[in-house]
Amino acid sequence: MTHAGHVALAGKPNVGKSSLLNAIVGEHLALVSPKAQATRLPVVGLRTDGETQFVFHDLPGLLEPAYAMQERMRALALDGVRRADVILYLHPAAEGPPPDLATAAGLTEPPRAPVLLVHTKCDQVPSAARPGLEQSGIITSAETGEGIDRLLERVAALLPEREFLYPADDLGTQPLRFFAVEFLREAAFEHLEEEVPYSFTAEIEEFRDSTDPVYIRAILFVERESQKGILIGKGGATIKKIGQHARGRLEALLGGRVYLDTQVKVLPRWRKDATQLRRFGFPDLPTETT
Ligand SMILES: Nc1nc2c(ncn2[C@@H]2O[C@H](COP(=O)(O)OP(=O)(O)O)[C@@H](O)[C@H]2O)c(=O)[nH]1
Ligand SMILES: [Mg+2]
Repeated sequence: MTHAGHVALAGKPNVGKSSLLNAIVGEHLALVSPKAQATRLPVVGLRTDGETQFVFHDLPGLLEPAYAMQERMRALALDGVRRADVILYLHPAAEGPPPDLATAAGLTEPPRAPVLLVHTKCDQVPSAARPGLEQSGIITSAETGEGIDRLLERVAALLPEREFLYPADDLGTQPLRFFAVEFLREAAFEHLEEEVPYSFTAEIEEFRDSTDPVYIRAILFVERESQKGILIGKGGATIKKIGQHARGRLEALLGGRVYLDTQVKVLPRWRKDATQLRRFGFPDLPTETT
């Protein structure tokens, strides 16, 4: 009999959730950034080992929301935690033991599913600190791959008996156009500073995968006219780097060539606007009726 289930990657921003997903799946699916709150929408990564299928959900970081987009990010993170069969609670090894998940996440009641504490980025702590950490959780490093097999073993033991939820060869469930936006955003976090990457998003206007190269036309949005110039950069240098980064990631994922066309527009205050948030794939909050 096969085992399969949903595994949530939960924790504060920047603890290494997206990096761990990528290390587990073996593909760069989820965007990674040293800047906090880069993940806005959950990314699903699959791993099937023999008779066991893991459906990992890389979630936005658990934080106190300050405006509409962050409220949706938190709702998505909490929803992922609620639906999971197993919850991985990630915390950087170097930061010592964390408060329990319910406290850290401000949950009104403890989660239903079992919670495993995962000490991330263990390559950053001296080996003398390991035995102590191992008592309270599983030590991992997305950087070196350490601990991932042990982590999978522990999770597998908690997954219910169930038919596979996806074909055994699949690595992801989301369409290439979703990843096109994510990789453009990843590049924005890499090449833009301060508020600009947070004001940035992208939308795929045209997508043709019957051609070689695959043709993608994306509109890049910022919130202010002044950010438009920053995004484009001197002689178009910045936007060129952003396009190249995203194209490289997409080509690696697809195993084929991609032509990526970009255009910049200003969309004031989109992160606070329910209509625009819906357009960019953020589900309405349960309390919202319009
Ligand atoms: N040294 C080290 N850095 C890591 C590791 N995992 C993630 N990071 C870094 O931590 C930062 C945040 O990672 P990310 O996966 O985006 O965190 P998330 O916000 O929780 O999804 C990035 O700069 C990563 O390169 C790790 O295992 N070791
Ligand atoms: Mg992330």
